[in-house]
Amino acid sequence: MRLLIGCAVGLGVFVAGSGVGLAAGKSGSVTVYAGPPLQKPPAGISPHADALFFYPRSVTINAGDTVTWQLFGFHTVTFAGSHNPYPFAVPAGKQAVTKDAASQPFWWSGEAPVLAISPMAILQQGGSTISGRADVRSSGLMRVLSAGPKSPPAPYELTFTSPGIYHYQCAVHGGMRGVVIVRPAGQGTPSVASEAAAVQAALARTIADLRQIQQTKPKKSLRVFVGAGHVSTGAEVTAFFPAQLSVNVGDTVTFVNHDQTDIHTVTFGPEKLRANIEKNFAAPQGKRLVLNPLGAFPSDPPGGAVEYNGANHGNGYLNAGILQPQGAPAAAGPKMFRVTFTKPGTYHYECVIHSNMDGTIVVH
Ligand SMILES: [Cu+2]
Repeated sequence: MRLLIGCAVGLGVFVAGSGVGLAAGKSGSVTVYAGPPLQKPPAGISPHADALFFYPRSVTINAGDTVTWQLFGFHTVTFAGSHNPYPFAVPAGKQAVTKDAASQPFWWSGEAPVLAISPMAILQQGGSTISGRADVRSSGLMRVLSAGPKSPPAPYELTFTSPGIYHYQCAVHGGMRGVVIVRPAGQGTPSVASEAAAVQAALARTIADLRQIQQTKPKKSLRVFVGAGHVSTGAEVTAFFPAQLSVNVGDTVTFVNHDQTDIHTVTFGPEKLRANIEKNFAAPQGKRLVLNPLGAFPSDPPGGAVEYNGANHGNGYLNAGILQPQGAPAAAGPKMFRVTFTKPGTYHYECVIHSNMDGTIVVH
């Protein structure tokens, strides 16, 4: 089985970064925000809200001008050149032999590839100028990974030397895209004031959309939406809808990734185990950053519904593995996970990618 990851590891929720305001840029330069430039969710918006969006999505400059990106979230600014898709998780050797709490090897043990985050996603690619669409340029995730509460990510700057239309994306979130339109030097471009107005207008659209999305409710019974969001505004709520569901013994619950651009998991098991998987979802191993197979892979061979009695794998561990967003190609991997509950009880689960994305199934 081949697992492709197109749109991975989001660290949800509005970033409490530095207090970067929407300052007017100097002439010949324009600022774009990767993620919402907000300190906290606006009134009435879920703390699980995020936005996978470049504000504004499109900017127009003259050749010779510089674009500065401020990073508000787990994002990159990536001009992919001919890379399609741009590499994110790449195979890097085989999984070590790994046994569950019942001393049985997992189905992927010793067999499935180790998934390492590609150096092209982690490290900055290229210098500070770009002169054509074939040029590969990327801010790199290291800029975000090495930032702390008191040291926000260094802004990413690129000077565009030649006219053209330059599309870019986030290497982590495949649906998060932007464009830089470069006109010949001397031609008029929108003023800094109108760029700032475009940012505010896009933010307002995101927030209005979040108000709708946080009310999400599956129409079918025995169904849980795993996250919800729209690519058009970047709005995303990293929560389960509903967060608590009561079912009867023998019922099969279908968990569906309802997000357009972000991945999630559905992971059952002891709280300590889940917390540990979340903490080490992407963890350094030697010089590489690898995805934890207990989080990234399904706990059981992919196929039909999995039966759950609260004691699976010796300790109650059960995992969907990465569920791909609705916007991902079918080849990227599964978008849903089905569980048949066979024993009464209260079962807690979570997404091990997004903090505080928790759910409960009560089985009567
Ligand atoms: Cu999630």
